[in-house]
Amino acid sequence: MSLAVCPGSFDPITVGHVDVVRRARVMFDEVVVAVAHNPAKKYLLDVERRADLARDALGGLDGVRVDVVPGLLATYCADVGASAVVKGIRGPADLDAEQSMALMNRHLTGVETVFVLGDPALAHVASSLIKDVARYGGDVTGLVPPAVAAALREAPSIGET
Ligand code: COD
Repeated sequence: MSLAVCPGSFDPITVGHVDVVRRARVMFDEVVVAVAHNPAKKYLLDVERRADLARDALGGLDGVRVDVVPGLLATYCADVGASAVVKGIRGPADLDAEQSMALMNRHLTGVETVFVLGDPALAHVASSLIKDVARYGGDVTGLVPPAVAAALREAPSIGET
């Protein structure tokens, strides 16, 4: 039984993330979507809300579950017996940022990272841009799952995240 971990901030989960999870599920028997903490980011949604929205978006996918990872991703991967981390790449900027994380995770516990090229049609889909569009009342339909669009509308204030 092969298991992959798809980690991210998911603040909020987007159709780009969902596409990467689907691709990971084609390659692995089981996929855990790991809602983790990136200290470089200030979050709009707390971790449980991010996880709940991910569960709502991915609930229909067989072999996919969502978990919260409070600590090191590499340790989590070792604990659950993950074969690999799977990350999506939109372009050179993503690869630049992801390379050092992949090497660090391998250094820590030996876990490998598999990169999948995202759908070019979704290359502009980024959580940060979506929050920016929503902040100014723009339409995010089709960029995020419906429950996320509703959550963004209801968010009391969308700060600088
Ligand atoms: N198409 C394809 N891929 C996409 C798209 C899209 N439209 N949108 C996002 N992605 C990919 C990103 O490139 C990334 O690979 C992944 O989805 C998640 O993106 P985000 O923005 O939700 O999440 P990040 O980048 O903030 O996640 C960073 C982590 C939280 C995974 C990282 O900080 C981490 O591992 N934290 C845990 C603590 C730890 O272990 N730290 C040491 C790390 S070496």
